[in-house]
Amino acid sequence: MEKLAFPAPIVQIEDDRTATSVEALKRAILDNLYYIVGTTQANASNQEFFAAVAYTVRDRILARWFATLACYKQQDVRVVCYLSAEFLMGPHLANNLLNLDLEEPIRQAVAELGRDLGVIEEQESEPGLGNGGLGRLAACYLDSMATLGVPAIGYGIRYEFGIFSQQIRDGWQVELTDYWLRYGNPWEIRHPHEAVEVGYGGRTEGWTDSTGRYRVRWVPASVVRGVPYNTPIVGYRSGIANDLRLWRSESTESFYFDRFNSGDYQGAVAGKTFAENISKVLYPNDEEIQGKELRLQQQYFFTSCALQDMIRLHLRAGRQIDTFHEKWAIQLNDTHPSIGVAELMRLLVDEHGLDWEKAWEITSNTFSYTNHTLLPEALERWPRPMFASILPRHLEIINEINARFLSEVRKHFDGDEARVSRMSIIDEHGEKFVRMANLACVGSYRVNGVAALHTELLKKEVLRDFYELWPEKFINVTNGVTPRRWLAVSNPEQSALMTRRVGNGWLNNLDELKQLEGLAEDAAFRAEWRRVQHDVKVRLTNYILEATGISVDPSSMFDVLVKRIHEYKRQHLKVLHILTLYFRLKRKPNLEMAPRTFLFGGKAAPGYAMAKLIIKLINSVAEVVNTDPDVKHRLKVVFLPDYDVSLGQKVYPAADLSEQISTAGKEASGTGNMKFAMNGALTIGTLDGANIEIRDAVGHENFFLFGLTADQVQSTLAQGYRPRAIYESNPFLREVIDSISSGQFSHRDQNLFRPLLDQLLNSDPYLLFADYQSYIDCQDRVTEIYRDQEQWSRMAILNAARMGKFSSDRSIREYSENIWRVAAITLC
Ligand code: 475
Repeated sequence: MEKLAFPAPIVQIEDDRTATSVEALKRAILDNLYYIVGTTQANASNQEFFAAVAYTVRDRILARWFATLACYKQQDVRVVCYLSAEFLMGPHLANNLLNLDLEEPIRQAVAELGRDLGVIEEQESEPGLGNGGLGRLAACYLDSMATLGVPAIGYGIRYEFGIFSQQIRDGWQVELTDYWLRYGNPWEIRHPHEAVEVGYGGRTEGWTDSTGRYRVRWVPASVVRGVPYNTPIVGYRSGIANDLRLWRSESTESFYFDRFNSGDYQGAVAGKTFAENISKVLYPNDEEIQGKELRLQQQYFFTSCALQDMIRLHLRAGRQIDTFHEKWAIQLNDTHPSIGVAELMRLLVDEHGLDWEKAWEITSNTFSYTNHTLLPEALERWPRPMFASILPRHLEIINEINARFLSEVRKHFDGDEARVSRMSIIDEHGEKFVRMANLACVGSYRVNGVAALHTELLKKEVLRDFYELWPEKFINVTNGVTPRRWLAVSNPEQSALMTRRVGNGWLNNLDELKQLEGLAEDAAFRAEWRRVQHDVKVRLTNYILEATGISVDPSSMFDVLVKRIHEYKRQHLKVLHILTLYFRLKRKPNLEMAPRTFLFGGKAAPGYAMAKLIIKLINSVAEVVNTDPDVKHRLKVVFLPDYDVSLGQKVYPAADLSEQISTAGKEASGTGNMKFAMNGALTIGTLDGANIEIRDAVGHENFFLFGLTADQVQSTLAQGYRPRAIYESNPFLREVIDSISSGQFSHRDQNLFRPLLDQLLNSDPYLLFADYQSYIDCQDRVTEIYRDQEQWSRMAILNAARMGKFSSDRSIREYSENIWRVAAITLC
């Protein structure tokens, strides 16, 4: 019998956790594989190997992390706390390797250990702790804050289940739970000794303190424990690592022990379940609020954890509570954490014994609020009875804030009771509601929109009353995205090409790509640009084949629409365009037409029937178009399932045409639009959100504009818009609509798409028909220009060269200067 060979233990030498030579990294990976992951080189799956590599990278972050904290402490800096119910981080490994400048040595170490870094990177399951734009923006901002040296902590929820993963079955979306922690999470560190307690329900009672002052305290009915999990966020070659602190809810044994002891086992377990449910799952609704209790419990949970944590850090640094606002700037990422305004008041007044005026001075100099959406259905409001039963003390505090606030309103606008009732934090009409946007505006010293148009519309419409009372509070900060993840990590080929020509300074100063402008006129450079673009498209082509079984032509135009599925984002307008082309080809099979591949991706909220029907429509059209011999090779339609950050990283670089076709006035900013253009895609878009600013930056001649303006949208609707009249007068539109209703794309089922068609014909609230012809004409210009590949490349290069403004570094500088009043530091 063969002798059993035991794998030899590895002897750790001193620098194995910090050194970055290839030899040291190899030792470190094997060491982590053996002692942390608990397997051997020979037996390790790629998944286990990924974990060992991740631990090896994390080890090299820790010293920076502690140095950063020490430095912040020593310099007694003001810290930004970014409160967000969502952080859509995407996979960490590749990004950390770039930011730490470890990519090459790790690639080599991994190769010498017999694995491929690309394959290892693919093992990482991304933490899908967000729905879309808002959560991803928070992630880009963390990257920029660490890069710029802005002292910052991201606070949120460590959901056990993130955004569902999407499968397509028979053309329909099917949701599967996302247990992203299945294989553990090597990036996070649990810090149970920094746990805090969070109460719910119960009642309030008055008492008199030793100075004879009347005080109120909250006696919650249940208490849960919040335990922080920290993930270090490293800046791009800044040596800085900030902290993302996500809270997990657990039960406080002591609390439920009474019930257990008294024999109420059921009750004890129910309490445990209540506690554990709070951080269980991310709500998958983007831009729509359902007023669910658990959602309010989640919001209060992480907000209270965050505020208690800040106060602990503040006091631990030897400071007095009354200087809190000098040291902390809290950014509310939409209204989801806006209960923080009442919670900070409660902590200061009830727990720390400050008087109301002092507490309000602190609170109202601490918070600022970013609004992310103009959709009325996304403005959060909670039924007052529900609010009272979950947060009775907070409702009292809100009533007091409101009473004082409304008397200020009355002073300014004497006799204008209609205004008073619009501005009240409590909606007193009929069933009563707590309006969170009003609370956020009252409690914040700055309120910002996320693109110039959006901020103007906030001032003019959604938050007009607040703007009229406090014009100085309102400010615009146009969104940005990080060029590290969205260009360098996602598109290494194009990045290398750019770096060869202009150096790598663009990675933290995106304006440097301006130097590429001159190269747009250089035929050799354009040829190189196209070669690179083709390689990138081949990569996506392979992925598409693997993921969907559909083979697409990498030399066709990649025309891409990826984002959450929403009626206002108008994925169905894109379908109308595809069908218009389809019928042209059916009529004239020999029509000359540059082949196009239409790529869609995005999730629909599980309860949003119309959005799900749009997915079904896309897949139904794909089924017919992709198999019709008349159009073969000229039109291909693909719905990429399970669009997430990782898939975005594959898609943006490969796009030729970026579809940004929302109804003007509806998309607050958009950020995908920026990722596409940075990667050299040309945009076809409406004058909406940040499209307007992108068009100004890249040059109007390098942008395909169509559609009504926000003003025209309003007046069209006001004048009694009749979509059916447009349908009746436009034969091409009629052909498309009739074909869908005839059942041509639904196996003769004439009812399947009826809800969608009825809505378009009868009300069309997002004005697809009004914009239809303009969109088609504009797409024809796109086709025309695409035939001239030299011209297309010129425009693409100019787009990539002129996107400097849309780096999240610029956004963060603006927040730092105009809102947070924090200074970036360099390491001491
Ligand atoms: C805008 N999400 C984009 C992006 O600013 C903008 C709302 C409620 C509950 C859960 N999620 C949400 C949003 O409102 C959202 O993602 N908004 C988006 O924010 C960043 O670029 O135009 O639609």
